[in-house]
Amino acid sequence: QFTALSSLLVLSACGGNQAAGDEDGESSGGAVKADIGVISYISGPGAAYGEAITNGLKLAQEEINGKGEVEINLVIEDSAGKQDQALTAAQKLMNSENVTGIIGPTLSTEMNVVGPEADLNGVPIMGTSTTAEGIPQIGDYVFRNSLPEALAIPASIDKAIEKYDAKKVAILYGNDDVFTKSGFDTMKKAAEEKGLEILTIETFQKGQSDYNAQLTKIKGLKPDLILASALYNEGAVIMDQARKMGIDVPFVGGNGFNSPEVINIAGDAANGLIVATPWYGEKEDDKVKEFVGKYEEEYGKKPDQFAAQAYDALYIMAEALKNAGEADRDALRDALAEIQGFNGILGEFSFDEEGDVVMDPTVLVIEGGAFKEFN
Ligand code: VAL
Repeated sequence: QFTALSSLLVLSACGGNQAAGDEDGESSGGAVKADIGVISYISGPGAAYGEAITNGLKLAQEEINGKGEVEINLVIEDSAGKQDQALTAAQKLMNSENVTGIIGPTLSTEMNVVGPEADLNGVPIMGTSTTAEGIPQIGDYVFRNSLPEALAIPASIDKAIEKYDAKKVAILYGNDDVFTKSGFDTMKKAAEEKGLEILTIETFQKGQSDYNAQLTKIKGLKPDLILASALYNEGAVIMDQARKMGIDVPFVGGNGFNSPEVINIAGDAANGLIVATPWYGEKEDDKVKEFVGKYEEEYGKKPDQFAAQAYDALYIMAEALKNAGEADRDALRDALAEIQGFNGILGEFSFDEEGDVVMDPTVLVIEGGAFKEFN
């Protein structure tokens, strides 16, 4: 009954989904052609996420289209990291642009409103950076290839305990964002499970610039470790202010911290930040080296985790389109669900039965102003 409902909605919304004779989706011996919508955080305080993501997508698009089996046209929309703008973009992509699938949006907070809408309309959607708990569980059409906090944070905490013999922690998190809240839940649960004493739990809001109250309290309690769930713009300012106040203990950050922007903003204050990631650009792997080289040549900087996940995501989409054999939303959904053992620059990738990620993280630490493998 699900398919009937979704095609009804699509029909009433745009008068037919990829009708026969449509210039898209032909596969008669040639390439499968498809319009793929992209919703990305391209402007505003978190724009470095979207910049990396769209760079990674464009690089993959060039390579994929060059191979001739699949021809992808990317229709890119800016969400500015806002739920309402992300939803408007999704509606435009689904209804007037009539895309076969969507990549994005960038933030879990955005996916929380866009995912249910795409699912209802029967449009497959894949987050490349959405790491909060529960994203693929939104519905059958919702996927992600980003490493969830639930896998990343426990790995980081384990390493920090092992390395620093940490016993007491303070937690600091943004309480007005789906991802920062979810990251906090995961941190709290992991800390409890690992027998860490939680000295205090402090909160902040998006766009906050002064963390003196929270950090003063944390400093007085003398934690061995600070667990912080934040996007990079708030996260970097928190680290900067903490170091200025003389708090020099390591931080364990969630996925929001896994951007070179943290180092650009906080400078040396970012040293001692531990994050887990599926992407490490210094890996001795031919695919990784080729990607890093091409990316640097094209964009004049090294790719970060957001670029790498987006790059692999478009390859996963292309593989699914090829297997589907046509630019059809339901066929693409089914083909995505069947992706197993995909070999990308992030290593071997599979979706589990809920469309969530099966992958192993690497733990990194910022030392001397750069992300290094944390051994
Ligand atoms: N991973 C985060 C989220 O899910 C950000 C950093 C993109 O919202």
